[in-house]
Amino acid sequence: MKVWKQGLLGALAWALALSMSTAAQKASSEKASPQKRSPQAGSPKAAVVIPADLTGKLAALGEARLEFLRSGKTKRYVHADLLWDSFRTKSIAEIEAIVDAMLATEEQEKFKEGRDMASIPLNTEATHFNGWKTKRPQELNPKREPGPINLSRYMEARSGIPTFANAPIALTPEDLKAGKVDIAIVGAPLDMGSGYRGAKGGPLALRAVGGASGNDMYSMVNPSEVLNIVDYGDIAIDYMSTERSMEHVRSMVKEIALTGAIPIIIGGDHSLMYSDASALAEVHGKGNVGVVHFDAHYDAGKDRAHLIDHGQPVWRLIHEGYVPGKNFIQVGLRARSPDVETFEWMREQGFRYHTMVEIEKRGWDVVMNRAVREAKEGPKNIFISFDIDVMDPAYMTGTGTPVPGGLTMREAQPIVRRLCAETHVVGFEIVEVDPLVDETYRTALNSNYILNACMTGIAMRRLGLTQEHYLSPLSSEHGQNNY
Ligand SMILES: [Mn+2]
Repeated sequence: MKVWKQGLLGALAWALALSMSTAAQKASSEKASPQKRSPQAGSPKAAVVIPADLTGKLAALGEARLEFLRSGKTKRYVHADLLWDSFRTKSIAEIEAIVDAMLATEEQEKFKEGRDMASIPLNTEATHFNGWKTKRPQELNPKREPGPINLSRYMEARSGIPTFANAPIALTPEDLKAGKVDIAIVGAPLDMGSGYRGAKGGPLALRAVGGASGNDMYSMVNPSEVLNIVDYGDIAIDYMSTERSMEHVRSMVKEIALTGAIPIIIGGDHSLMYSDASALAEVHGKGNVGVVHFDAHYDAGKDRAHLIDHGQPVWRLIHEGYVPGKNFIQVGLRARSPDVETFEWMREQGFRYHTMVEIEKRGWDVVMNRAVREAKEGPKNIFISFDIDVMDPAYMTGTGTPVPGGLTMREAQPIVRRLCAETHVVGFEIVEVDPLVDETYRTALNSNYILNACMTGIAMRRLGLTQEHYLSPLSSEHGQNNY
């Protein structure tokens, strides 16, 4: 393909001007005779059909250009109908220049050996190349018996050093084993996977506000009284690289799971789902972990220059064989993607997706029951990935990619509690809490209530309260008369 620089820029500017002027023309002509857009126009990736009145004129472009026109890729530049309109008035030489400008742009966007970096080089001579993840030698610390350490100075007040759910801390797998720990909550302050930084403050925000501990009125179960819960500190993150952080997060989540404790990971952005779910798949066997994924977004993006970010963990887990598509149950999707082709791909993969569209159609209770029933059908081990942007921004303002029209707390708490009580949950994560855009403490507070709903469910399961949608007879009914 020949690229002539001036011609390229000129033709692109021209195509743009043309699309704007024809758009204006179209808008004014639409009043007189409303013209319907071709049905394929709505789908950015779908192929298009060259209108019959243009096929003769455009034949002179040659097969390569025609194939490009039919591919539908032109829709990135100009709406298909507007392009055809403009072609009706242009000479074949002008049309050729427009198509070639688009083709040249497509080429420029691709990787080119010699021009582009295939990977990001690191300074391998740096003295502390692995400093960010190298553990401090235990020999430097005073000798102590392994086991959880309580940081509270006083008996009743929230005091000492803030921890997740006011829990004691643990630093090593030996602490987890000696303390017979059931749940280890760990921070993962990663935010390079999101275009909107700030999620690295999530763990500190959840430690700083209440709501993650105490009695759950719906079940009358206090998880802290039933389970041994600890704060396992934060996992080291390379703040300049999501890619480098992934493997270390995976090894730390495995470290927790291998002691028999349930890891609960507080992010951090949603890239973490890749590390967290793959760690559990390595512990329980590839294909043996089902993921219940709460999110406004489908997160199975692919074909991006970076191999992992917060929009691609689902794809990576499928692509690398950790979690097949049929083991994904998604709840709350409503963002502008997936498009038609991607929804079709998700069906082929066996996804059980439950969008807000389904909720609008059938109501929350029906969809909740359906999703919980699907999670019970297997696989036996369930990992819950809770992206807080599944919630309506009214409840979770503090997140990088909010989408209106989401779940309420009264919808989210019961499904999380039920999944943790009615299925065998082996891991849980809360991601995308960004305190920099949490203008009140409500996002952190609500996130802690989601965390507590999960721990309550796990405690209910321990107590045998696993019947479908168990609610306490005491707290749900005053009992003064027959009702
Ligand atoms: Mn997400």
